[in-house]
Amino acid sequence: MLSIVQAEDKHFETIYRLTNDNGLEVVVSPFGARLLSIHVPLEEGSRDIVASPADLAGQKAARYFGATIGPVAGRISQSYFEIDGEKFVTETNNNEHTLHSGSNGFDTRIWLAETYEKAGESGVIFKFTHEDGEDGFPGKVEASVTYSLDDNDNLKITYDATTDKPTLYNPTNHGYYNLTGSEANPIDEHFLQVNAKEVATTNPDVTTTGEKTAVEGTKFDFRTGKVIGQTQLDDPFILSHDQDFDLSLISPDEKVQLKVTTDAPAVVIYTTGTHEEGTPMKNGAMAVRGAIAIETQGIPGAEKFAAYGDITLRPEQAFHSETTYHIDYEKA
Ligand code: G6D
Repeated sequence: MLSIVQAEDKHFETIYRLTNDNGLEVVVSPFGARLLSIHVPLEEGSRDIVASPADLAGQKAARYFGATIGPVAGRISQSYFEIDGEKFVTETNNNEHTLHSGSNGFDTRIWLAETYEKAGESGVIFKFTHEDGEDGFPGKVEASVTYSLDDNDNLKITYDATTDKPTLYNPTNHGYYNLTGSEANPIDEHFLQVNAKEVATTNPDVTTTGEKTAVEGTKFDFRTGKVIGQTQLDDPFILSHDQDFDLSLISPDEKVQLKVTTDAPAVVIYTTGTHEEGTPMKNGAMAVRGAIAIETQGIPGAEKFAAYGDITLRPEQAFHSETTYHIDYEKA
């Protein structure tokens, strides 16, 4: 079932609520093609597991929360890339690099919305045209991001894009989660499993080096799952894709599990820190470690290092990627 409601903050923005037959509800916004909430219908009441500022003003003040990031997520080191021998320069907004496509990234744009409903599923298709040369990226890119919710408690985000010139395309959803339902609670007692044997090696400034590091014996070894504890993460996990899911996050009370399955090569996992501390959120001020961002995508740095794959999109190709978030929970 799909309902279209005026934004609670009485702004021009219209937001979209998708509700399935189990009462699971997903709320999305055209501002940044953004995931605002996942309301999980527990016996004790509804629990919103998405960490996000309370309103549009908050989402503008604190970027990225739940938003679509693009055309290129992550860092483009030294703010340049080359395609077929031609050099392109993008905005420097993080040390000497471009983070999340600069200050006018996809998360800052208003996307056009189309809704649909069919048996057992409803969804919203967000569309946006990134013009040739915008923010330093070549090609007129017709991008879409589709959020769909089905009656088996699967939220699927589907990314599609075409371009009229060779360009880079590596989008993600920058969703932050706290399965306790409040960003005021640290995520330390969440149980995380990531099916990845390697991470992309990073420099101190979080750009990648072109190398890969085995997780064996390191803080990155979440292959069998463990409590996050005080582990700080801001790293691309290179997914093995050898199990029926790629990542699992379980709430401390074990009433909610988020299982992520993607066709993307990697997932960047980012645990919040002092940078986000105190940010006004839906359920109270953000604690120091109040949320974990799960960002499925191509490996950051692929525009520089062939070992990380290829994020070039050419006119003769069509970009397509799907990430499914399955929510398991104690049914009322
Ligand atoms: C920091 O390095 C991290 C990024 O990965 C994250 O996306 C951002 O904060 C919100 O720059």
